[in-house]
Amino acid sequence: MKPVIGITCDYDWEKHTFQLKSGYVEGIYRCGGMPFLIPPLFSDEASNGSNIVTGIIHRIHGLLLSGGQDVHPRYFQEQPHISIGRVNPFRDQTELSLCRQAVKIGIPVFGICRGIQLMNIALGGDIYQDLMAQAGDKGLICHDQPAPKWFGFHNVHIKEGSRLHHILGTTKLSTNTFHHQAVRRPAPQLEIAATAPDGVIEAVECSSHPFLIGVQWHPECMLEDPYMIKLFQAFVEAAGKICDAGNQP
Ligand SMILES: [Mn+2]
Repeated sequence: MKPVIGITCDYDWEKHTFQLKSGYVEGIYRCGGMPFLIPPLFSDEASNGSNIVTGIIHRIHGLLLSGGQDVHPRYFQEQPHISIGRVNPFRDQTELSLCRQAVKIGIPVFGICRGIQLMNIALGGDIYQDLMAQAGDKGLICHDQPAPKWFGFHNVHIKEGSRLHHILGTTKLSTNTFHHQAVRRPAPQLEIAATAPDGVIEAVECSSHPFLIGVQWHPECMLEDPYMIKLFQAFVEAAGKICDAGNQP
């Protein structure tokens, strides 16, 4: 049986549509997973929403937190910075709950772009609400590439001996980059796994979890890159172990 991979979606509250870039589905599908789209739910953790989230969590073998808009800073006890982007309340609530529950019961979680930020906030860390405004004095390189989305624009250094290093087999990786936010203080259970040349955190992971990795770049736009597809392969493989073990119905 193929492992079921829940992929979170965006919600356009003006057009009343759910949306997801197809690369996420394509990456999971190519690596032998069964993609299952999870929309934002219209309620908060305290009400019926968390029951639905629990129901979803018990039907998936892996959780992919996709890219998208900014997480509301209230979830790390800050007020909105003047340079914050669009915020999606229902998406925040749904994903924070999904992430916390998945981590708690040991389901593989892979976070991409917004996903690494969401994961870090869900587990007690925080982020720069805007890199330029809050870290502009730190010699930043360009993190919003004026180039095609599939193009590796800046390098990242992968930490030697990390899970990410083990998966990729390299310490130097060329990544695409479109983010104005980034992890600032990693959550207690997350370790830094990759950084950009300017020190911006580009990947985090947890060594005591079956698979808990977040990356700041967009591997779903670089599926033809042999390194990027390895990330999807490793994630689906980890979900496959949960599936085979029958830990989930
Ligand atoms: Mn970057």
